[in-house]
Amino acid sequence: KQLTDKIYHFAKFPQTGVSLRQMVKFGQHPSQGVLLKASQFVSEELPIRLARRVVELDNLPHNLSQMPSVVKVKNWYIESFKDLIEFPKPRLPADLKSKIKDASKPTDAVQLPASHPNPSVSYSNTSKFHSVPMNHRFYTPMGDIDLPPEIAKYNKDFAKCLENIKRRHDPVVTTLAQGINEFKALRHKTIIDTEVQSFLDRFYMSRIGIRVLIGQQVALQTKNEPDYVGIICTRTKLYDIAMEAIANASFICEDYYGLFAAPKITLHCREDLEFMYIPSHLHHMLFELLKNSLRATVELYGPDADNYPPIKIVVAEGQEDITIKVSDEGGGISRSALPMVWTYMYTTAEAQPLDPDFNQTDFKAPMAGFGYGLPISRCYARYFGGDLKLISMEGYGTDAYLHLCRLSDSAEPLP
Ligand code: W6P
Repeated sequence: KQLTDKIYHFAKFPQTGVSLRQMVKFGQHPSQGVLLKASQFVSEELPIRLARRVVELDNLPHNLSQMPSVVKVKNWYIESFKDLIEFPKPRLPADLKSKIKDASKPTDAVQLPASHPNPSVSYSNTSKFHSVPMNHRFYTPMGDIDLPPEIAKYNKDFAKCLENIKRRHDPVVTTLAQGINEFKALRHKTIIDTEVQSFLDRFYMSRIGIRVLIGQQVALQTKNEPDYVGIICTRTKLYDIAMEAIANASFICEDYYGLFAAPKITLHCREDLEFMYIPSHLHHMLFELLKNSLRATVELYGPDADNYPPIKIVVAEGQEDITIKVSDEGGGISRSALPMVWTYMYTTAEAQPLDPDFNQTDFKAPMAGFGYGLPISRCYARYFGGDLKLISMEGYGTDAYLHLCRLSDSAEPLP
């Protein structure tokens, strides 16, 4: 129908990526004028990104597009697309339009960590993705011109619309995971499906980007904490986030295995190390790595062991990267099994609701979700130009290397 045509039309436009630095520069002084510009950017960008995902969901291999869970997810994307394109635009009086245009001069009043000394070196692209430079048109603050109250109302209502969209998409990961599980159960085993794999990598990466744009636009209007620009913390304290991830992962581990104390985790990190990042992303990745290391350690030595070899976190500060190494002595993974940890289709996770042996009454929050923790954590790392790698010594233990880009200049990798 007509909506489908519209979606396929929007899907032809290129996506526009933003970098952490651009978002911070733009959102530092969120006057109603700045918020209006940001709302306008998001209202043009999101329909393009959503439409591209709908088209991809329509074109999955092996009849995956017809799976009920996939259709369900696709309909959420269609609904959100519709919400956005039908959202009423603010009516700007003609004299105001010219005022906004006049005020749209680039400003460089903001203090930010220095860019990379050699601007010709670009770290923004991993080989798989290309990114489009941010269009300056959207990112020129307009200072404090007087705006009619309708503008403030538009910004507020638009943020409400975005919040609603974000909430609608909360269950996307678990719903697609169910779909993949059903699909796995249907077909004959052991064909590594690179097509499904790369689709999910792209899809979850795109989802992170969409949720960052929404989260940022909402937070610019609701959150007002020192050192924060929207959801971005310009002085993220790695030590504090790591301590929090350690406490949370240890608690989950003790609860899950019924331990008095989880294996010890040591943290070797300068306490005042700070950099620009989204703290929730950092916590998510560290929490996931720690759960994996704890699980390997407890399962190797058993839940009744007197003590466990500690898990060690080492943080290195380079010019380009901050690298976090998480080392365990949990026995490691064989070289042949290692690639599997990145796949969505071949998870070795706990009993799932579809397993015949699965006992609903015994359900415990699994130590590692649907087994999607690692591939999704790698998407988070790559989203701002970092990466996540594993090196394992079978028979001894595993080292995870989480590389985070210090420069914050890298634009989103857009599938
Ligand atoms: C393991 C398997 C694994 C995955 C990710 C991080 C740490 C570990 N340790 O044995």
